[in-house]
Amino acid sequence: MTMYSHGSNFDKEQFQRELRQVLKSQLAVIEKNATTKDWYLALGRVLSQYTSMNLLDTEAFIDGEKTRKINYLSLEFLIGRLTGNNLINLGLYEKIEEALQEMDLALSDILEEERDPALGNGGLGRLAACFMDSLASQALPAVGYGLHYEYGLFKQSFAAGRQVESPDTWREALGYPWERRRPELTQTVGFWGHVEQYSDDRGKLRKRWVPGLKVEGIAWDLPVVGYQNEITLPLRLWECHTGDPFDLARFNEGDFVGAQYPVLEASNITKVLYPNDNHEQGKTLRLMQQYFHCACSVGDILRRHLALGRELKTLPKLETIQLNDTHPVIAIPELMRLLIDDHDLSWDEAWDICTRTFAYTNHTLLPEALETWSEGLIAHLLPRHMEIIFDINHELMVKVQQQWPGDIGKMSKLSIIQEGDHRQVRMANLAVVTSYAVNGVAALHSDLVKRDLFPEFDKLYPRKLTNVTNGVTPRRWIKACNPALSSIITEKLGDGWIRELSEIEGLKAFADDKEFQQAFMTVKKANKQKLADWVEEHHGITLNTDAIFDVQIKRLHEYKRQHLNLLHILSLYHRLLNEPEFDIHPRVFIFAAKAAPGYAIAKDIIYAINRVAETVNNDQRLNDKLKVIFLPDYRVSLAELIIPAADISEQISTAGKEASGTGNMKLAMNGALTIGTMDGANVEIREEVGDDNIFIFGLKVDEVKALQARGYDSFIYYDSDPQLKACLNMLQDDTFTPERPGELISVARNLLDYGDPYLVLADFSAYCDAQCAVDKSYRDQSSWAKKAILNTALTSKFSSDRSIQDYANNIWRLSSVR
Ligand code: B1H
Repeated sequence: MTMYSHGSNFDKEQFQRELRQVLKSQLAVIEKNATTKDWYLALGRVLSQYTSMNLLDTEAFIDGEKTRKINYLSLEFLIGRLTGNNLINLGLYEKIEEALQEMDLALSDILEEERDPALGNGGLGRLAACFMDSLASQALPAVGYGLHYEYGLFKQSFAAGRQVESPDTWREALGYPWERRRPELTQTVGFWGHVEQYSDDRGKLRKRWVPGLKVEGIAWDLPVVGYQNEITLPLRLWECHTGDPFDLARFNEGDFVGAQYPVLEASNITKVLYPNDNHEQGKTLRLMQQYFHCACSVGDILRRHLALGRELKTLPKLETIQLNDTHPVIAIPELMRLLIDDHDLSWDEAWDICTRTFAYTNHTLLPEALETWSEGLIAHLLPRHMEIIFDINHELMVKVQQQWPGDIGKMSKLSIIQEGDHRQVRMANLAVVTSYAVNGVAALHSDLVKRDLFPEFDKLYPRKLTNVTNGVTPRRWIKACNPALSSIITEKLGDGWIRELSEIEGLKAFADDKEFQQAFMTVKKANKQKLADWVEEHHGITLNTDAIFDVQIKRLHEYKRQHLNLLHILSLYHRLLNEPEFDIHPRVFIFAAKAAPGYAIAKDIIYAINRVAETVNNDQRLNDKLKVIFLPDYRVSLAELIIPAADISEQISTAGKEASGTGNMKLAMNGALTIGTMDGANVEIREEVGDDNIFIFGLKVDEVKALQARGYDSFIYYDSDPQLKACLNMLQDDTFTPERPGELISVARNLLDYGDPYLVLADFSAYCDAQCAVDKSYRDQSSWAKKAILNTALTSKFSSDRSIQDYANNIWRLSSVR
């Protein structure tokens, strides 16, 4: 359509003119005074004019097609920087780079000016972002619906080794150049109030909710640019605005001060992302966020549907709603309410629509992450929704009675309402009962969802529970973040792999080719150097790029076991100092992780790693064999720097705890070898790359269960393994905290006195053995290169294009609009 929609008809002079114009007219900056930040803003604004037009054109085009559309509802979209990625997908990267060069500007410097929009916590949010990229790149009709948080995930820094959080102002003073406000799409959302019965014109008795307060949802669209296909999908993020103060007075006449309170609460709805990963806190404001998100999104889906003159009963045929975990599950009673109360459908008609419209993805089995909301809270905040939930539950209980007559145990286990002193609403049960498909995120995880989490639902609804293994987009996670690797792949295979990753299997033929091995390792070395330079510049630590770069980057969580990694580091330190015969290939251990602000032991683990790093890095006796570095403020852009430089990928969760993992996929694709447990998608990575090209260790799911059933006693390992004992003792004395003995004791206590809930000690010795094998293996560089190449060649299954194909074929029954 326009000259910028595709690389082929790009007009350099016009682009340069526009850039200068925007700088002057919109940013009020004259060229000779422009900073790199100014150029970044100007560039974003120029390019976003074109993506905005593409977005509207795509929308109009899709509206004209009678195909089903997918609505991806997620409280998190961890999109990362957009400028570089959009340039690649627009097919303009090199052209713009050249145009800027002529103006004495370096594109790479400009790209560094963009702050990551961190609108997610970790894997779940990043998955949503990869899925949007794949939907657009495969020309599948879709809208992503999320929240426009004013503050994304907190910024992390360290003060004397301890995590300090500060607010993330991702839009900065001048706004984010890629987003567009869409005031015409504004939705109204209610809270509190009561339910009324009334007779309609025809004398029919009906119900309606009279909210106590109404707020507005303003839409912001971010462009999701498909890979060189002229498709741009909207990522639609809702921002909450509270109305003018007159409404407040009416809300609670007489008590004006009291009336302000709910408004104050409501005005904070989209202020900040809740910083918990795999943990829910049950805060009222969080439920308000969830409902606000769902009401705006469902409202928008219906608006679009009706605006095209379509009938409500065709909704399931033309729209499907994918619920990213239980966080948007309140969308179910919301759609029921709209259909029944506003559109006068019968319960059965509405239920039929809902049960053919919603699908739900489960992302975790951790009990602390399974959402429940107090019945009292829902009844107060959303009284009509609570009634509907009860009605849905009533039907469920009838069905359960038919299947298992007289079985009270089954009823109480499956009920959406958890009985007790304070009744709770189980959001996962509501999701499973309503959805036409429920999926886990890796084969092992989906099996456990069936076997352990919902075995009865699996009986009640045969074939409803399925698997879709996660994936990551090769555009961002190979092409954009690892240009050097991309070049050598493209040299051998052409560039078809960027669109169809299975073509990358062609590299298998070069795994034994000495020349290609050399090229591959040269690329790896250059990426390590790039990371080392950055670390030197930002943190003043020198890294030896001949060392093995051993990487564990993910949220900090006990189940992910960063402290197992730490114990192994301690054992290396101890042995290097105490065993004259002991030697290792130099190793750099790289950590990056944020801990939820209220998660004390996770923060203590960060502190312990930082303290150990300080001591180890300055111990001259080690001859630089060992370095430990914890990089602050882990985020998408930092991952893009670290992943291409990794030799080893640490995926060491307790078996059964990590639903899938996606960092494991990104690292393997970039030629890092996994050291990992039989957990999540590690199992499938092993299947793809083969046992020779991965280091698997530790207890398997059933062994973990059996051990816990027998009664796990971590002291047995402590008492019987002198290596382990020495490591744990170092955490309790003053080895790493001179003059302040015991400062790291909480980590040791967690593993000993508090029972080691994630079996760190049970896996310690197997982990050390696997690490020994890594060390040995790395010494043969040619064989290592072969393994690394095979990891890149054999992990195409983990492209999010494949995941989206699985969803489209097996769940959504969707076809491309191409
Ligand atoms: C995952 C979460 C999660 N699973 C609650 N569950 C949250 C739960 O804000 N909350 O309340 C936020 C996040 N995140 C992750 O999803 C899994 O742990 C990973 O194993 C998986 O790869 C990822 C994507 O499926």
